Amino acid sequence: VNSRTVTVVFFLGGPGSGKGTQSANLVKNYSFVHLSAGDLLRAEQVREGSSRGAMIKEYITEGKIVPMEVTVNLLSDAMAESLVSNPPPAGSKARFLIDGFPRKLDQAEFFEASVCPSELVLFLDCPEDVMESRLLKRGETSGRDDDNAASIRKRFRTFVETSMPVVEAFRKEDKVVTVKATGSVDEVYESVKAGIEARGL
Ligand code: UP5
Ligand code: MG
Repeated sequence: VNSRTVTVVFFLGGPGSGKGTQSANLVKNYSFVHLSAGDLLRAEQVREGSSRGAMIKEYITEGKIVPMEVTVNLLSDAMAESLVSNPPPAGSKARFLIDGFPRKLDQAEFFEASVCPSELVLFLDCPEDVMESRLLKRGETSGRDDDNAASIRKRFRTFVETSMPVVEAFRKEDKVVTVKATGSVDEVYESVKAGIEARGL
């Protein structure tokens, strides 16, 4: 995996800002392979015989960030697997939309040095009250360990203290496209499309 054969877009935004929802649209229309770090961690958590399962569950419920070796390994394995099972047409690059990662400065540096630098960072900007009501509603049916009021509060705190600095660092590199995430799913998607097309993706 390297930037000659792969284009990486990081998709960031607070808990419940709509990363997963918008990713589904982007996969359909822009031939991205969607990799959600959270989904990969949840799959690893329940994988049979995974000794890391209990550890991952604890981090997720507490809204803390899982040690980056675990997450970067899951992501780079998933990228390598996708390149084998679903190779891009000759002469074109595979496009990965990496959702919910990196959430901490050292993860961003480690991934870009050891796997692949990112081309662009899409950032969904959403106020906490909107995210909170979306997550509490989803929590009625999602079964996610972290869709409850106590975990949501912790996730918000981690996002502000630890993950926003990642967005700010990428902003200094002029890599960030910020999209207001409060409208309807379709309205947000129109802004997402405009944002990435303005960057020639
Ligand atoms: N919804 C979405 N868009 C809407 C809209 N425009 N209008 C109205 N409703 C809208 O959406 C959330 C809910 O809102 C859904 O019900 C949706 O229908 C509705 P979703 O698209 O799921 O938002 P998303 O941003 O993906 O929210 P998610 O809860 O997945 O965000 P998180 O960032 O909190 O979760 P993630 O899975 O990425 O991470 C979970 C945990 O894993 C982290 O807290 C952390 O503990 C761990 N983790 C790491 O340690 N390291 C990593 O690198 C990644 C994760
Ligand atoms: Mg998600």
